[in-house]
Amino acid sequence: MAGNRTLTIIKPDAFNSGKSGLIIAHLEKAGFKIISSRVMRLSEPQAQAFYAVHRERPFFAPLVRFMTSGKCMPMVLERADAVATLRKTIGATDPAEAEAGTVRKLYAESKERNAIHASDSDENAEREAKFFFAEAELI
Ligand code: 3AN
Repeated sequence: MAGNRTLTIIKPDAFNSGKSGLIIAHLEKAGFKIISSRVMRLSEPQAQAFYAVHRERPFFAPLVRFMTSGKCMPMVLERADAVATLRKTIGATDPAEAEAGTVRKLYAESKERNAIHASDSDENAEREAKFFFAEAELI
């Protein structure tokens, strides 16, 4: 992905409460272009596989429960320095600690229900993009 793409997910809390339009507008204003997008409900095995790195953490089961609780919206986004810029744009994991004006400060309910996911490295961005989208959808 050469550093210019990342993967985001508008999570079930934000999607269900009708925040997806506001969040997409926020991301577009931050200079991101949507390369691919879909609306889907993750199955339990899909959510477990996506968050496999957190398998041993105490919050794993509630995280999987939350991520499968409703529809979500994965998207591949593009702009220069995509991974770092998106992480800055969405803010800290816990909205109470997120900077003013970030997506999580504006739209997240809690550390558990925190509105949006963003890949944390170029390597994970590529892996996560392929998790949700076929090769032809990533051109
Ligand atoms: P981020 O999404 O900010 O990269 P990660 O990758 O450390 O955070 O965690 C993945 C997801 O797991 C978070 N988005 C959040 O929903 C949940 N999570 C992370 N840490 C905690 C925690 N200490 N308690 C509850 N949920 C957590």
